[in-house]
Amino acid sequence: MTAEFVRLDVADGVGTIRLDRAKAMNAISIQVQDELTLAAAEATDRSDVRAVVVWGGEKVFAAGNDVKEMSDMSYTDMVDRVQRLQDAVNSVARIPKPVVAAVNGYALGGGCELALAADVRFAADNAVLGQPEVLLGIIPGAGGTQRLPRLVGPSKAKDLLYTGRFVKAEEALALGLVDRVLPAADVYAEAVAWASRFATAAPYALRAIKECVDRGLELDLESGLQIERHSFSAIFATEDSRTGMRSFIENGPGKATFEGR
Ligand code: DAK
Repeated sequence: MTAEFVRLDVADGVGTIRLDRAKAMNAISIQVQDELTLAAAEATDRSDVRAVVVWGGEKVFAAGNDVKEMSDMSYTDMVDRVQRLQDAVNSVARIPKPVVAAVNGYALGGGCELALAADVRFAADNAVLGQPEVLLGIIPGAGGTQRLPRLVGPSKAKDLLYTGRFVKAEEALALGLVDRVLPAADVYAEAVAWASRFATAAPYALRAIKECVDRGLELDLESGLQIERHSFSAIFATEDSRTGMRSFIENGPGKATFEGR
C-alpha cells in the first residue's frame, strides 16, 4: 500500500518522517496512525537512516487526532483500537536513533504527543503547543499524561492538561516543553542540521545511550546504573568502539571515521 499522508524522505543519512495531510491540519486519523507506524518502522530498519526529523511542513505540525473520525467511535471501537493508536506514537518514541521534532504552527493533542515522542523539540516562533483534550471532554491517549510530566514536571504538566490551554513557543521554551525556538523558515533546516551530526557518528553507541536514558528514567537509580553497566560492557563488542579509541590515541579527539558496526 502506498502511504498517502505520511512518508519517509531520506537524504544524507537523515530520514524525515513527513506528515502531509494539509487539508485537515495534519489531523492524525486512523490511516495517518497506521502510516506513521510504517514510516517509523522503516526509519528504524534502514541502515542509511542514522537520525530522524519528524515534520509536518511549514504551516502546521499536527492539530491532534482526527476529532471528526474519533467522535463516531464507540467504547468498544476504542477498546479495539486504543493499543494501535498508542503504538503509532510509541513507534516514533522507540526509533533507536536520535529523533528531533521540527514544529511549525500547531502541535495540539495527539500532535503534541507526537512531538513529545521525539528526543528533542525545535519550535518555530509561530509554534503553538497544547493538550486541549479536556476541552473535548476526553483525556490524552498517546502518552500526554505520562511523557509531559516526565519532561516538564507534574505541576506544569497538570496545569496544561487540566486547562487545555495553548502555549506559544517562548512559553514552551521556558517550560522545557521545547528545546529551541527558531525563526519559522529555519526550523526544519536547523532540525536537519542537528540530525546530520549523527550521520557519521557511531550508531550503536547512540542507540545504547538512548536506551539507557529512556529505560533508566523509568527505574530507580541503581537499576538504571545496572542497565548502563551492561550497555557499557556490550558496546566493547562493536568495531566502532575499537576504531574510536584507536583513532583518539593515534590522531586525537573527534577524528574517528566510524563504519557503523
Ligand atoms: N481533527 C479534525 N479536523 C480538524 C482538527 C482535528 N484535530 N483540527 C482542525 N481540523 C480541521 C477543522 O475542522 C477545519 O476543517 P474544515 O472546516 O475546513 O473542513 C480545518 O481543519 C481548519 O481548522 P479551523 O478552521 O478550526 O482553523 P483555525 O485556524 O481557526 O483553528 C485550530 C486551528 C488548530 C486551533 C483548531 O482547528 C482547533 O482547535 N483544532 C482542534 C484541536 C484539538 O482539540 N486537538 C486535540 C484533538 S483530540 C488516543 C491517542 C491520542 C488521542 C486520543 C486517543 N488513544 C491512544 C486512544 C488524541 C486526541 C486528540 O488529539
